[in-house]
Amino acid sequence: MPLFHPVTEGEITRAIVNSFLRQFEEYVSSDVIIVGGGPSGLMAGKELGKAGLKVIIIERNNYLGGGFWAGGFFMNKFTLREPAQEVLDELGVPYSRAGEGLYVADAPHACSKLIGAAGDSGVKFFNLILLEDLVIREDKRVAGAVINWSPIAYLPREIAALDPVPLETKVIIDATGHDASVARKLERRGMLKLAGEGALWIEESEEAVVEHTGEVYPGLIVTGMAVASVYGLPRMGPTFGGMLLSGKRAAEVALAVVLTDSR
Ligand code: 48F
Repeated sequence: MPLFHPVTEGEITRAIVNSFLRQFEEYVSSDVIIVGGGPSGLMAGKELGKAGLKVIIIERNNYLGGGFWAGGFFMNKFTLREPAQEVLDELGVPYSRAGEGLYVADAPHACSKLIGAAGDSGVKFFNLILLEDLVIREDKRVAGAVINWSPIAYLPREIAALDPVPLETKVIIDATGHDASVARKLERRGMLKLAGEGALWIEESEEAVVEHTGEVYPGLIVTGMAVASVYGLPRMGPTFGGMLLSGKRAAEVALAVVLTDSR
């Protein structure tokens, strides 16, 4: 008696292809597309999934987590300032006190728990997918994402002429970190002006990023370090409370937009 049930190779391939295509077709229209699977995007996704919305996270890398895996200086440790440790309590991630109102935790542990929580909330992940452009209709509102397989971007130009496909959505969240890749699509067309990220200043940055998290253009919300790039706010280095609370704030704003959306 074999340990595993017998199946053919064809059945394996069919299971993968059918499952992917069914999911892809279902998510051609969604409530929210989050671009970027770093801490702010994952946090926003987890909250929106919990609220019952149909949410996708698009990530150009083959892994989720962005800058959250390695913590500071590749030491797998990151810091949080009060009250952001409450997110770790929620996720069940252990941490220790490193000073007055300052906590330190293991980045891989926190990152994997956050990815798991986003998945548990119903968020669907599309890895190795690059946001190439935006859908903007006559009402001058962001209405979708134009996506392509991200390895295409690394192919020589002469063989990389592959048309992308559009996805429809009610709101896009730019969680692409320092690049602010989504907001830059609007800047390229003169529809938004980005101030560019400021130099590092921890005291100032985290609060400012959370405060400025919101809709920068109809249908486009910015979160995480993309907020700093849009508004010219200081960067913060390996302290992640600002990212997590900004993701939470982005989810609240997105929820309000989706609930008042009449389309
Ligand atoms: O960079 P990232 O972790 O952004 P974040 O959530 O957090 C920033 C912190 O990690 C750290 C910091 C905090 O103290 O300063 O840097 O703001 O994650 C951004 C993710 O977006 C993906 C990218 O691969 C990364 O995983 N991304 C960027 N551009 C695109 C994209 C794009 N055009 N399409 C798809 N994914």
